[in-house]
Amino acid sequence: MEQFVTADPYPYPYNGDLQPENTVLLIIDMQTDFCGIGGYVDRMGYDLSLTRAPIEPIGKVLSMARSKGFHVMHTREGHRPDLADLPANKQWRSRQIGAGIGDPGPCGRILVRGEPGWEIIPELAPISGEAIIDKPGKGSFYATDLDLLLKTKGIENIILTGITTDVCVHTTMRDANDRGYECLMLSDCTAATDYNNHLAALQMIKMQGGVFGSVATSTALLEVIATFPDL
Ligand code: C5J
Repeated sequence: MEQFVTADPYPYPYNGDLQPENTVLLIIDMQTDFCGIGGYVDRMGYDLSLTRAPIEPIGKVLSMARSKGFHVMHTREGHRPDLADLPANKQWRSRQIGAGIGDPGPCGRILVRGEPGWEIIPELAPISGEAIIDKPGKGSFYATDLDLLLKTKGIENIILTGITTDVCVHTTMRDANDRGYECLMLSDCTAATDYNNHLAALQMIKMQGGVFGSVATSTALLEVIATFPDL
């Protein structure tokens, strides 16, 4: 049976083929560095209430996705402890704003793998069976095995959540779209460090008939998947 989520600019997915088997809930970079006190975003002086706002709605979607047997994957942005995968310009720019990647901070070395700030926040911690993709960049495909995992599992639909809307989530959505995945951004399950950038990022998706996919609220998604049988 065809299933569509009410979304803008078109009901998702385009072909009505929404099933737990071919769909992943992708939770991007819900790490202390992006939404916790003393982390990277906090050190840059941005408003943490913005990047913390999606925690609760993502939690609801995550819980429903798990109970219905959807694939769930998480990403973490971070670098090797020796910083061998950190481009010099990325480090230089982060230091300009007082949050040098690799430098010590209240949550350990900023955006370094294994440090407390790099961990996914406890509210959204992965459970057994959920893949975690460690990425050195903003996109989730670059220098990772995400595409291989998606293809191997037969996943066609990607539901995007996490932070930040305009950076890691958008980069991932654009790349996923180019690779032929059918993408849905959940507007209340993502956030940016600037609210207007969040709105602009959502608006960009809706151009050209859905140039990168479609946009829905978590409520619209939950209404549909609540009707699916429990595991
Ligand atoms: C950023 C991210 N904004 N997760 N990373 O640097 O969006």
